[in-house]
Amino acid sequence: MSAECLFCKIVAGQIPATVVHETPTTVAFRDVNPVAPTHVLVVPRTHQPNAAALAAAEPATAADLLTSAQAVADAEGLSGYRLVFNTGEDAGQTVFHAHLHVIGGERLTWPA
Ligand code: D5M
Repeated sequence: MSAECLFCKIVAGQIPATVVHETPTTVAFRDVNPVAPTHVLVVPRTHQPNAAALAAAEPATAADLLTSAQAVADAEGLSGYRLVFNTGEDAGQTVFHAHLHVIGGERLTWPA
């Protein structure tokens, strides 16, 4: 755990969040600022600053994020969904604990 990390605090139960799915390696909770009817963040329990760092250090946990995302989509009844890893400030990453956005619940356009 990183003492100053918001998502580490959510994983530890020190900050409230609406948790929708948990596994031994991941926690999924609703994004406080949703961009679609379903907007869930899947995070590793361990602290890594972004998805690339997670994949390098803990590839099995990186894969678990995808499995958890599918579980969230199934639980939410999504017929389709988008997965996003914002990686780095230039991509809009604001929380530097790896997290996978699961976005759906409406017809999504592309490019966004
Ligand atoms: O995404 C970071 C996301 O984290 C952004 O969509 C808002 C969300 N967020 C920030 N604080 C909270 C809390 N406390 N609960 C739930 N969701 C939160 P990024 O890819 O870094 O831009």
